[in-house]
Amino acid sequence: MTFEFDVITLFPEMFDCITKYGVTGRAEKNNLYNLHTWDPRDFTKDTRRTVDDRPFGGGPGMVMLAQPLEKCVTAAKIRQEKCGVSDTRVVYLTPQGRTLDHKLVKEFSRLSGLILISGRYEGLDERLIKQQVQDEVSIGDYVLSGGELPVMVLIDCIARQIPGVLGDPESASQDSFVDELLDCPHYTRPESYLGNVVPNVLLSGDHDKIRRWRLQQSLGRTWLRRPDLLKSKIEQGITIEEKELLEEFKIAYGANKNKVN
Ligand code: 6GU
Repeated sequence: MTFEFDVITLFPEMFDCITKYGVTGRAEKNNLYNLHTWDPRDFTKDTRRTVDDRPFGGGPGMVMLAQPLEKCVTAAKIRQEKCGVSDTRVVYLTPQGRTLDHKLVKEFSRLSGLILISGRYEGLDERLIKQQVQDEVSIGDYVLSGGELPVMVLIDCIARQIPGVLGDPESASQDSFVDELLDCPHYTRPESYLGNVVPNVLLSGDHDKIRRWRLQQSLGRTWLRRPDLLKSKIEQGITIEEKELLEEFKIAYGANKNKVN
């Protein structure tokens, strides 16, 4: 079945970025997902097509009106129902939300549709959030000018989880974070580049040795760069092989660090 995305946005054209290019573009063409946009301006009645107003209590910026957004959500729900979507969720992308991670991506990808709201200005009228929104999601601790890029980030992550979207069926399961580890380094031709050679093991043809090297690099990189991730991986339980590979990496790293030249 096709995953149905309904996106509520003042800038529908921005979404060409994902529907026209690369992996997400091909997936849309192949009907692995559908993306429908709703513009709150199309649900206004005044000649100026007003979608925002000044905040009660004063202060800078504008707040998005609840009513045009509510009409968009209603229209999106009806469209999803017509498409046969039985399990959907209304998600508002906001810096105040729960931070997106692989676990949340997996959770969303188990649904058959999503209604995603992109905010602009200072945000949405809180009553719209209370009445219509089920999840609030942020993509990290920094502020963007609007929710369009975060919505596209979320759609891209979810699309990658849909069977058939990635060319190689194993790629999604080998990505960083899937196994709570960072990805290992990758090399391609030439074998020597500016005096730097490809690690010998990758040229050995010994598949089990290569697998062990890659796993060790993943563990080592996660230890060095994302100790928080490694900690949760260890808490979930690591195998004896993983433990040994990590210990070996730590010893080699310590020995190299103390080396003069
Ligand atoms: Cl979801 N929206 C905006 N405007 N800024 C963000 C964000 C979302 N996530 C991180 N920064």
